[in-house]
Amino acid sequence: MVLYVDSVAGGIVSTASLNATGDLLQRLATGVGLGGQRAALYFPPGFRADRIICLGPASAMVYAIRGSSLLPINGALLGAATDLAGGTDVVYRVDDGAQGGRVREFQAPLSYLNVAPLGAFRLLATLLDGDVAYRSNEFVGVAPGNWWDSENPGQNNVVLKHGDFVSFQASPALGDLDADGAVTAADFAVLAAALAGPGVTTPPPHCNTIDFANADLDGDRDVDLADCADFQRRMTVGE
Ligand SMILES: [Ca+2]
Ligand SMILES: [Ca+2]
Ligand SMILES: [Ca+2]
Repeated sequence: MVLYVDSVAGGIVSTASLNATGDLLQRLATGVGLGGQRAALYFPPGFRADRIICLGPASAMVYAIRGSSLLPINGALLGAATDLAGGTDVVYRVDDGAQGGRVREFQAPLSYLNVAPLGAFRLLATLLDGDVAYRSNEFVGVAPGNWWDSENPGQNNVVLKHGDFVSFQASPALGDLDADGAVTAADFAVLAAALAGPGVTTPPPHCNTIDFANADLDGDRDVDLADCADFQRRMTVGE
């Protein structure tokens, strides 16, 4: 599966300008097969991709787009304890889930996608065979009404329609009570104004119900010293 991300101005309007075929993940990103076959994907009007997330059978990678080539940012092998850079920024794993359904999970920092704290981005996903550049008609973010609705587009060009993507908005981290993207002393002022003590589940005077609910960091419905201790652990060092 390949996910194309539009997070900042500029970017490519289709995969037709990409040529990398060095490994399976690159072939998934570019839609160019081992024998030079090409399954080109033209993005919806206004969608210009800046980042590509490739989820392969055994590994995953986030790429930045540089001209016609791909610049790897970081990735991970499926099930590995550390990512390819030796850290834990990227996680790629199979989650068997409570019902036993096998689900693949991919985790990476929003900064890898060029998304600022509390920023937004757009995404669309496509499924293809990277060795022979054969595209399936399974997409994420693409509405029905295409000639390939009932058949696989294969190596034919796919031209997406207006709005064929999903929009995401990043939400504040727990403890970021003023929603500015960092947990700092300014957030503690909001927490302090919400302090009402153990077991008190209504806000004190001068604190609204939304701030009160957000200040309950441990989720036990009160705002007390336990929430303060939780806050200290989340505070951004040096700010
Ligand atoms: Ca863009
Ligand atoms: Ca904050
Ligand atoms: Ca609490």
